[in-house]
Amino acid sequence: MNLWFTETENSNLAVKYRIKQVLAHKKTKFQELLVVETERFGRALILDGAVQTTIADEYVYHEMIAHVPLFTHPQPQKVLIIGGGDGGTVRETLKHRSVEEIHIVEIDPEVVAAAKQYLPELSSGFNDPRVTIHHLDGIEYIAGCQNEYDVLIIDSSDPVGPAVGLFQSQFYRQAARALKDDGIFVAQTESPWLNFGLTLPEIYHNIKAAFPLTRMYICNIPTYPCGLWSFTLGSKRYDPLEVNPDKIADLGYRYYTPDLHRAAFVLPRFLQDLL
Ligand code: AG3
Repeated sequence: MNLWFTETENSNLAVKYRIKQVLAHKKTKFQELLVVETERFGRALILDGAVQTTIADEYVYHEMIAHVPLFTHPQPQKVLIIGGGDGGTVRETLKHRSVEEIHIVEIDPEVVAAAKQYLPELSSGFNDPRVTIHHLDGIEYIAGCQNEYDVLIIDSSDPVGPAVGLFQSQFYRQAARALKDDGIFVAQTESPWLNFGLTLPEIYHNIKAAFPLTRMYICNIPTYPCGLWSFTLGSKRYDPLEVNPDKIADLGYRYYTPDLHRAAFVLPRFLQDLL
């Protein structure tokens, strides 16, 4: 079979995957949803032509977006995830014993349904009694929150289409208000090599303007374009670099380690210059 899926980044760059079959393909109210079985990376969830996650490498992103902020907070109890409809982030968050309540705000119910049907490795946490899913716009939801959450995770798609507002200053100011006095914010902040809509320095500065402490960290995700991927953490009190590695319990990781918690914040020169 010679069936391929191509993710086109811009007029000069595309990434191509050989696929075994198409499992789902539909237009939802918000976006084009595609689930395919790739030869190299297993099942993949693709939204508006952009690979969101694959079975083979999803743990890199989900462990890094969840455990870095959750171990930076000494006692996270109440967590808000915006986006995250595939379930990977909530699965990792549930590993933390201190967490009592998780709210997921995923605008598109069809993403959750597709994850339940085709990505059980990721979506297993949706049925946990600590989890509540709201199918609402994250921007509207957060406008109604004040002083409520210990950790807020923005697990969004690229800053184009439905997700644009999740990368703007007004949203980050609201996010800071939604957090308690010692709350921690983290967002996936895209590729240092490519721009989708907003540039990485723009996103970083928008976050920096809303939090007393801001730090970027990175990891390598083979199925995101160009591989190198960034996250930006905003904090009201705790510094991720001051976390004692001995306090990082082994909750069963495939990428994250106590050493990596710190090392991920060491940025290459070009990225420091960019910021
Ligand atoms: N969210 C970030 C996906 C960004 C990928 N971009 C791209 N392929 N152009 C992933 C959500 C996983 N829970």
